[in-house]
Amino acid sequence: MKSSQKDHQPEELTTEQQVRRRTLKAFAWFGLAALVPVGVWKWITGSPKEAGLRKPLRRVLGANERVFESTLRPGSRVPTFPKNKAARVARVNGSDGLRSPVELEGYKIRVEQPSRPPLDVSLAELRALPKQEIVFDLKCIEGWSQVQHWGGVSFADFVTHYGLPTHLDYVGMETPDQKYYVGLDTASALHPQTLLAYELNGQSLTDLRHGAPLRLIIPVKYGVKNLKRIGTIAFTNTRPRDFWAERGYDYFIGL
Ligand SMILES: Nc1nc2c(c(=O)[nH]1)N[C@H]1C(S)=C(S)[C@@H](COP(=O)(O)O)O[C@H]1N2
Ligand SMILES: [Mo]
Repeated sequence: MKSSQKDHQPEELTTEQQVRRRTLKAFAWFGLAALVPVGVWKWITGSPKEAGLRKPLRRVLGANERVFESTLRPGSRVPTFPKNKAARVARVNGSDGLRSPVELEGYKIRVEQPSRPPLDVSLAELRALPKQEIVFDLKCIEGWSQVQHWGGVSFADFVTHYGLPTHLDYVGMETPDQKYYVGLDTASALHPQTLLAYELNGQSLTDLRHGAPLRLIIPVKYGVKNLKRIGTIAFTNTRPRDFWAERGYDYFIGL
């Protein structure tokens, strides 16, 4: 009886022993805590890819995008410059979707929208619409910018003329060979400074490297969205694929 009573008595530890126990405990917690970031890392790297990014990272980027999507205030314009400020020779950058052969004679773009047959529009028809010119600073995500002078039909005028839908969320554009493609929020596409451009520096756009015969000029976006050599334009409610978003860049990539 006496001995069992003794068994239940709390053991007496020396101060030294207590310190050692607490140190061990602290190390055990430290070790466990260190496993958390390892687990998070494995969770991220093991998760499926979504538009070129691991899903959790794409979700964070998506949340950021939603903040910036709405920064385009109605009535806002990017700065413009007098024509003599434009580069005499525009810089060339990017040739994705431009390496396939192209027939400039009788060039037409294809316009697609839900539950309507596709529409083929010739350059002559686009040239017959009112011409707009813009001198603006084209900004490339690679870290350079250049003041350039472009002319063409405003995308909003084109949409009005052909009665194309403005209530859908997106406009997707692709090169004829479908090797370069961009997705645009409709508000940015309809921005008054967005052009379907067929002139560079007051001359007919003939340089294939700049997107002849027709390219997009969308000054509210970085260079990547200014698709050269437009083949198709599609109005849609599902987010169009985007060449650089698939490679991890921001989908909206506005200024
Ligand atoms: N088809 C196509 N369009 C494109 C690209 C491309 O690689 N292919 N590059 C983009 C990029 S990154 C920039 S900065 C601009 C450059 O246009 P520029 O060569 O006429 O100056 O075109 C954009 N449009
Ligand atoms: Mo660019």
